[in-house]
Amino acid sequence: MEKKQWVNLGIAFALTLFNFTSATAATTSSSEKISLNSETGAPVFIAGTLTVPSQADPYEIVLSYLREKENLYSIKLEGAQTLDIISETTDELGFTNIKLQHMYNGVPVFGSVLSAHINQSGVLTAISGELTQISKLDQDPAEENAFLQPSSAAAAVTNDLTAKLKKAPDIIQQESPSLVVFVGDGEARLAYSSEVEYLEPEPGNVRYFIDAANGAILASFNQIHQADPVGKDAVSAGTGLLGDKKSIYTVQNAEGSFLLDRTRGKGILTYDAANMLELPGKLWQDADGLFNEAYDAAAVDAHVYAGQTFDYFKKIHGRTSYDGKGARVISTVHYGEKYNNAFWSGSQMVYGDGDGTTFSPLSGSLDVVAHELTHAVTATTAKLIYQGQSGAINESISDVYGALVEGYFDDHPDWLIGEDIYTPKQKGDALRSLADPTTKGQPDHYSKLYLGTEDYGGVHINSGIGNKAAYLLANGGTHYSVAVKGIGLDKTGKILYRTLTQYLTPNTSYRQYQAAAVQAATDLYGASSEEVNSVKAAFSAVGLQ
Ligand SMILES: [Ca+2]
Ligand SMILES: [Ca+2]
Ligand SMILES: [Ca+2]
Ligand SMILES: [Zn+2]
Repeated sequence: MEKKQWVNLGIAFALTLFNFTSATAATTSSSEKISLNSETGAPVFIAGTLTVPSQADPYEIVLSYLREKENLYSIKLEGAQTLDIISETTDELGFTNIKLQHMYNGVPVFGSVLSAHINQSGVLTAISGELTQISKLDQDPAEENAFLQPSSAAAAVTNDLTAKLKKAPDIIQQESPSLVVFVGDGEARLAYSSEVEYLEPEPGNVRYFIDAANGAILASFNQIHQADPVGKDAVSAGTGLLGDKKSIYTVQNAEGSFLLDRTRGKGILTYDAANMLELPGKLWQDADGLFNEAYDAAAVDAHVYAGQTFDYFKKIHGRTSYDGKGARVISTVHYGEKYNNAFWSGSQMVYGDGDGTTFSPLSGSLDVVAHELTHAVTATTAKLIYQGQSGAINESISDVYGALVEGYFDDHPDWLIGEDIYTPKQKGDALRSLADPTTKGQPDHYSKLYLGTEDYGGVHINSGIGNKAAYLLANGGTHYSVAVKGIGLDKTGKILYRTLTQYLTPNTSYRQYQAAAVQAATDLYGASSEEVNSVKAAFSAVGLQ
């Protein structure tokens, strides 16, 4: 439940492939939208304009709202129960995120956490999370003599594991037991919580809850599903969304073949959300090692195209994975039902299946995959704020590398984005065109900059200006009477890579982008070079000089 809400929150701020909120949908509603857990009746998500603008401390804003909602949350925020702040961060959109831990007599209630978002004006806009109901707790944590020592709780864990595994586990890490309030079968008990990780006789990662009074095991959760499969590296056969046969790097063991490519950085992994909204889902597993079913195709393409994008940045720019340090590249396909978008969540790529009319499964286009992964490069370098002009440059950089990566693996780059997945029943069109942004309603000149508030200030609209400049730089042409001599894909990629990774900053504007690109080209080719002249001409052609 908690996981699901986090996923939903993630989408609201994610870097999407295109803008899917209409102008009216973007209008802030002052009404409170309350989602309840259908089983417990407790609120799990409240969104809207929940408070009036305020200069008060964000923690105070949240607490005073929650005090008004004590009946709804069935909690009395006085005496035994409190909400303690465990983290406070501010994101790139200016939202403050506060996480609150539910405490009972000063002891954390396991898993009972609220996450609140407050916007730049000090307005509370969302609270997610469900508070665990505690009717009574008979034990007093102050009576230390009534409880086990933490070391006894740790021993109870190893004893239980040894009994279950019929062998003493080879423990590589055990968290020192800490006191929590654990609620099982409606009864609250003081318990020690401890996570233990072991490799033999088989890999495991289990969280234990041990009754603090008598050492009984109250619960244990195996969390091993996040661990990598053990097996040998293999090359398997797969079929992509366009029916194209391709080789994919996998790991094989007796249970089947897994979409884990250990040949690139710390690994490329592809997961199945099985049409639900949980991330990352389950690591893709195929019983016979032949990835040739229709359902497999979205995973095959996500896996192969993530690898190709990885290879492009490594071979052309010497960058190992998106962070330059070999970070794992994680993709999830079959996200949601008929979900018409793809996005970089901040830690992984996510692809919907599309509704079959507007989109087919979105991992089926190399330029779309490269677009998403380039957002991750931007997020670890320039950190361009996803709003207004910096957001448009962020989007444009992703489109440009979408086209360049495609061009690297295909001699005929089309300078279109998403042609392989957009409107599957209609041939020859695309989501965006870098060659002529106006065909998709985007500006192709700075004088036509969209100044409205829709789409985070037009990030998927004004990207047309940067896209046209990059297209002209690579291919040449005359635009609004300005002639540009093209310098090709490789040099365009090199100049913009240096611009992105060394000169752009979070709030870069289009004018700064032009100056940065000229500087990057000057570094690479010299101030009086043909390349610098072409950069100046390309930006000048879109109204930037
Ligand atoms: Ca199969
Ligand atoms: Ca394309
Ligand atoms: Ca189409
Ligand atoms: Zn994007």
